[in-house]
Amino acid sequence: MTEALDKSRRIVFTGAAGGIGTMVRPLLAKLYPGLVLSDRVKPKDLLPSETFVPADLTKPDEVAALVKGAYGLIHLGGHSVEGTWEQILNANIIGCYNAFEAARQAGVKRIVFASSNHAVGFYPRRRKIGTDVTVRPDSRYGVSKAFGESLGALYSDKHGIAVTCLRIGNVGPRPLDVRRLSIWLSPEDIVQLFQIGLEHPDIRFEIFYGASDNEASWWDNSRAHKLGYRPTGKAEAHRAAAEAEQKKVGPDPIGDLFQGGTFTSAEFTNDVKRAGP
Ligand code: 15L
Repeated sequence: MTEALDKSRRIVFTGAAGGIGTMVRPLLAKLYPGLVLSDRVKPKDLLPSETFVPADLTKPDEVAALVKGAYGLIHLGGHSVEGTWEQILNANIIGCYNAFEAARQAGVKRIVFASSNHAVGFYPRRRKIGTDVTVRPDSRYGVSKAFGESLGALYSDKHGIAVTCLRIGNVGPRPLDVRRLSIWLSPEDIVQLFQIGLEHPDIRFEIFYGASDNEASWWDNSRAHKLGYRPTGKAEAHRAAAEAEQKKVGPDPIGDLFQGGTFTSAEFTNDVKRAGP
């Protein structure tokens, strides 16, 4: 599945203090001794064995210093939910551009970009989609993820960087509710996707869905499987707990129709029959 990457090479991980970063740090540390963690603030539980370099993604100089000498970049940094235009513009549009551009200037060979299911959140739940569908963002946040995917395609085609975009569902120890039974991604499985992005010899530009082996999935992730992805998480094993949690939340007449859930119903002013393809 993989080419022989010298594992001691510098691999930069942005967003290390965030939710996903916190879950995957111990797993990645075992795989990549050259891992350099970054965020605006140091994670509270940073170990002496971990390397941390602070960087504000809106500051090109700081991002350039961070990626200097790096082989790979795993870019999770940014605003991880819906936000104001200013928040999304700074953290996810300008920040993402700064990360890709600094990586290009530094000669980084591979980028794994944390896209999101919210880039395609207005697809109805009754539809199974592949990675070749037109984007249907469900929020300003989703638009910023579609922007990151476009940037990835540009930097791959124009500059030859091997870019992998992960349309991440929801990462956690278990699916939180009924919607997450379709989109859950275990920490171990996201690390497997990072490994493919960093190491598979055939990567040029790829979009994978960041999902475990979920029976209720809405996504065709065959390209990831072709490149060796073998997810071990199974959302169905947690169905009873997820359904119990769902009962506490109650229905969302709009969000329940679409893959993006509450991201679609927030600020919604359309006629529901006109939304989604
Ligand atoms: C995301 O993209 C968010 O980062 C995360 O916080 C969740 O909201 C997730 O999507 C989801 O759709 O559950």
